[in-house]
Amino acid sequence: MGSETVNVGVIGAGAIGSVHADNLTRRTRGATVTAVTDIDDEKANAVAAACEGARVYTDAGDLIAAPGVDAVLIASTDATHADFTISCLKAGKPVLCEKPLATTLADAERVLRAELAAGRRLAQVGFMRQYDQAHRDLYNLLKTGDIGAALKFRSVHINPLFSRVLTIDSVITNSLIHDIHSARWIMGEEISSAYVQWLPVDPARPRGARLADIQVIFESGALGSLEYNGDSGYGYEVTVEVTGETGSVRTASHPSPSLRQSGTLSRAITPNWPERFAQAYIDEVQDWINAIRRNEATGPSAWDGYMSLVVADASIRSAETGGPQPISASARPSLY
Ligand code: ISE
Repeated sequence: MGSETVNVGVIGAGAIGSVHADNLTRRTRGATVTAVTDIDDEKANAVAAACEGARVYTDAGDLIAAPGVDAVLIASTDATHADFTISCLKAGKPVLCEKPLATTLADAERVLRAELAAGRRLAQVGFMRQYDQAHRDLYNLLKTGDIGAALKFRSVHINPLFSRVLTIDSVITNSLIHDIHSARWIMGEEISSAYVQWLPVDPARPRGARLADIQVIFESGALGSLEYNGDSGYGYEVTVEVTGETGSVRTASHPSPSLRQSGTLSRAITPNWPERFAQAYIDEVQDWINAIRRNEATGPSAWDGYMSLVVADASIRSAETGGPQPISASARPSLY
């Protein structure tokens, strides 16, 4: 690609797609959004209008094939991610696919096979917590060895109520997929078993999940607890804590000032993920564009996307059976 500007096509003009398009247009050096598509024409036109010179495509395949598109950002509905990513790989175009890479393990395997067939890394997966400063500080402190070997990983992922109640399967593949990736990335090892316990939102909606916990065991024997709340009632929080042999490390809370007044100590809590991870999304696409301009691939890979689905698949089976599920990780291909 070299040092010229990267022309990006955005598939999906919803909440996260519009964040990425805005970041690529206003906060990213070396990139411009030249194409936008969405099944909702109104959303596509609105995002394109905010990205000067961007053209609206009615078909994602045409956007991917367009000569004026050098790279593609996929922010469409989760079930479309695998096929759109495969189309980009076949077209030889770098692609940043929002998490999850796929909604089933079989689809994730298809993507992995397509990239291995391409013979080079072209895909990055949108696990943006890897670009969050609080997570990076924890990761770097853990790597110093100051607390010895990591014995337990704990993540707490707290959402305000979405517009729609997620089923337990979607909680795992859409939300807890972040925490699965964080666990693998921060602990630096694979997960060998998963055990899910969860609570429905109400008995009348048996698959709608309000609370869910994935208890995992890592290949080293270290423990893990990935905890999710889909209706906090107060805001959005994500924390990680790792317990080691001689201490523990925890992500810093979001840098909002604390207020002492009338006998009370309080601080603001971010309302939702766009605010909590605003800088991480900016750094994620800047890193992606920088790598493209160096003709390299960086960040979370299709292998990370695949392995997160391996754990998610076992977790869904655990949620169905009510018992722990063993996980046998396949060998990491040399491409990764
Ligand atoms: C959403 O898609 C995100 O990516 C957020 O980061 C996550 O907290 C939320 O649970 C997901 O639904």
